[in-house]
Amino acid sequence: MIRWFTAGESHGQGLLIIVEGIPAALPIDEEYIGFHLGRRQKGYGRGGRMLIEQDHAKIMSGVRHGKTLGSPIGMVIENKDWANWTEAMAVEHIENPSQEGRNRRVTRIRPGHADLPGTMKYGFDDVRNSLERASARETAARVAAGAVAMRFLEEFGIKMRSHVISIGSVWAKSSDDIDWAAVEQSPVRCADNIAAEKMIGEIDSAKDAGDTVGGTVEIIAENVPIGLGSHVHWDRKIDGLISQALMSINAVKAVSIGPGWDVIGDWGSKVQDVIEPVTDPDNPWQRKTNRAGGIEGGMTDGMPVVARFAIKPIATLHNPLPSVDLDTGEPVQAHFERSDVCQVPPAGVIGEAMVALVLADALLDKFGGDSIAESLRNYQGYIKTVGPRKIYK
Ligand code: EPS
Repeated sequence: MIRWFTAGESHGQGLLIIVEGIPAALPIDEEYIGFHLGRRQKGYGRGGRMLIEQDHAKIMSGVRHGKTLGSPIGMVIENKDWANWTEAMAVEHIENPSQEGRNRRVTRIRPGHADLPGTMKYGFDDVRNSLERASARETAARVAAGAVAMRFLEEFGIKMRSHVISIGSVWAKSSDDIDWAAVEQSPVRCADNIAAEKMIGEIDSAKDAGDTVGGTVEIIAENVPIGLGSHVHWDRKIDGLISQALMSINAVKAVSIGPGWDVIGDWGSKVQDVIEPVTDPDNPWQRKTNRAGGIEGGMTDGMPVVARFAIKPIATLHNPLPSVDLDTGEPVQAHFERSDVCQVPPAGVIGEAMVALVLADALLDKFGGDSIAESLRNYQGYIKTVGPRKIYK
């Protein structure tokens, strides 16, 4: 079982991450985690914050001589921007804090962010007390945790991918043969160059209007073994676990497994994925289609696991919406502070991290093991049993 936590405010000193449950002897280093943090920082439509930060997760515990110890992996990502917020975000009590610039109380509620419910729920009189933790800055910590999970999954041949399939009204052409190198090079993480140009245009138009724009991302996990998750109880179904993980990403409003809504109007004969006769017993249960998104009955079915999610346009608008003041309830313009115009490209990297954490947990649930060698032994023993029953007993 993997348990993981993040802590940290957007403009506090940094982000803390603990990942517990990774077996011993997994090779891992800061460079690998930093590579994924760097992928999250890119993307057309990012705001000024990404020019300040060079996210680096320092490993504080759980790793010795390049390999995990089986003990909790602790990491720290410093916020470089903290230097500009030392008074506004000070840990210690400040008598009569200044009300200038960044130190000013935030009272102009942004519709669509955590401002109103967070401030009411926790009894705050400064919206900053909830907006700091609600910021998508926290997703850097998730990517650090997710990178550990990805490294673990790689030992089993599992590879995480993501690409953007829509931004604003522009949709990428669908393809069964995505050029992943092109995705990594694309400023919007989209392999369809023509659509990518148009997506950039949508982001520019939103920016010019002082507005924001959302979109859709697809996450793919390749080479996932058959049988992760379970049909026997609601909270063990892997589609439910993946959906919750993706829905928890800031601004995500919809999740589907595979094409989801796109196939709901079709008849049953068009929606299921026909199982091909087994010609290679070492590679059984192939399908020509994957409309199930690699999950049947709450379990992985051996096809790639595919999940999509829709991320709404960011709530912080340069040209703010009308709102109300926290103190008076009277009309004001919503608060604006530096933000992104479009978060869709980095959301793919964040989604990969979240799905990787779910799959790593499900893999350990099935195969267990306190060392990588033990987990792999259990995995290989199981894989030998999943062919046709008269061949594999
Ligand atoms: C983000 C850091 C934040 C935002 C953004 C994502 O930093 P700052 O508020 O200092 O600009 O840029 O967060 C949001 C879009 C949001 O709505 O909270 C990051 O590290 O990804």
